[in-house]
Amino acid sequence: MLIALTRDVSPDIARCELTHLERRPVDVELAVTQHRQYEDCLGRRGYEVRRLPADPDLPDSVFIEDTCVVLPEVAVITRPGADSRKPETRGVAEAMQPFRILRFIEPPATLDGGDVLQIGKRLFVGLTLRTSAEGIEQFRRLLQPYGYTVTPVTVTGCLHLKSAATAVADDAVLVNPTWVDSSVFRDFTRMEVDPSEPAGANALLARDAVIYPAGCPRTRERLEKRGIHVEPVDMSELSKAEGGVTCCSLLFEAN
Ligand code: CIR
Repeated sequence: MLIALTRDVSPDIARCELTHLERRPVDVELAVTQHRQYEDCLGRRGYEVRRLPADPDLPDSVFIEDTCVVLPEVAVITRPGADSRKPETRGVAEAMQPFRILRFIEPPATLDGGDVLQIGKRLFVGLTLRTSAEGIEQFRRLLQPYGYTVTPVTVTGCLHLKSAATAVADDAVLVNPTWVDSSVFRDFTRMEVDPSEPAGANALLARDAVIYPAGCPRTRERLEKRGIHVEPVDMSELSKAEGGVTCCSLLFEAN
């Protein structure tokens, strides 16, 4: 069974962390509606959606991706770089317990799941304001025994590695080359976002389709020209909180 673990939008999302964006009012009701539509889209792709409740004290908890990295063999509970987000991991660890052996990033290291791009046995990890060199090193030590190789990646100008690059097929990466050096992905087919859509590199590969922000039509066209099936979703409200399509779920097969 394929599971999509999500977390409801916090009523306090207006107090979210912001790094690269100016604060703009978030329409919470619309954010919830868009989040439901995103979940419906995952449901249509064959995932059973399990939604954890919102926590009013955790404004960013809808961005569940940052709290955990789920692999077929193990789940790594992260230690988010933003202090306000560190308590988010507790509920996620409880929810993941039935499905995977759990491993933990330990203090003082930090790592956000949004910095981890998995392509098969390759794990690319962004070195960012959120993820420390020590976090990457702990991550490498935890996952080497399972046959994964970890490649640290320098990221500039955006929040996470997956703001700059995501997988859009088993062997293809969509990249914004102004935020990450795309030669890191030389072993894969590389596609670039349309320059007018810098946020367009955050795509969510869900089985045989890519769930993709409706606000990036030009890059969408590029993907479709390559034969990729794209499912557009409107993320206008959550994007004001600097979130994208990968951040709102953990996708995995129940073991
Ligand atoms: C934050 O700054 O942590 C949130 N406002 C946005 C997190 C987005 N997460 C992600 O891209 N993986």
